[in-house]
Amino acid sequence: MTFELMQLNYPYDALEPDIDAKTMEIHHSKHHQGYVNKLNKALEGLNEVPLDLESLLKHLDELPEEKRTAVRNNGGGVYNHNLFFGALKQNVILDETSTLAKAINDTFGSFDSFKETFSDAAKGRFGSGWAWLILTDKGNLKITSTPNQDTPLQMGTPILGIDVWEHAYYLNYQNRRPEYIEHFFNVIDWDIIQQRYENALKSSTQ
Ligand code: MN3
Repeated sequence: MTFELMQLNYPYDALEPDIDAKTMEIHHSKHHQGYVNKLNKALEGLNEVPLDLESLLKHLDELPEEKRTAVRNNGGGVYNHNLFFGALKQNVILDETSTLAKAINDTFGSFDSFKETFSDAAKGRFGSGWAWLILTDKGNLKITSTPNQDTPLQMGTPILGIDVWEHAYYLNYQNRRPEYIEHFFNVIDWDIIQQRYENALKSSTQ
């Protein structure tokens, strides 16, 4: 049983000028692929590994102890990057009448206030990691962040994630992480994010 690299349904230059083609190529074909390879390596020799990455990451304690760190780091890397690369597109606006837009307004007061809090979480993540919008098990939106390749799965269901590892922005933005975060907001595929929110909401209220 092996995991495979998620194929992108857009070319590497599709997010220019906000995220440049070279960064996308290296990020996907080297870094993302690297997590896939190391995850598969870590799972070699194991029987009865769940096919579903989310289950695997939620039940790390069921793996042999010597495998856990490698699966947490590389399985988390694959999972987080699938979420990230799976919701990027130029020129998509969040539909103001959508359930997600309403939930964002109810939770954060306004879209601008949400954007500021999310951006602060991304700027404030020390070192390498991620900032997230998640739906908690109680059905509330929440902004959080995780170090390294840790997922937010213990806290809820991820809806939107930004990669703030330097490999995600350094070629174009160098040390200017805030600028990268600002540009990231131009390439969020809100149609996908809205879908994820709807799906998460259904699971949380079941
Ligand atoms: Mn990355």
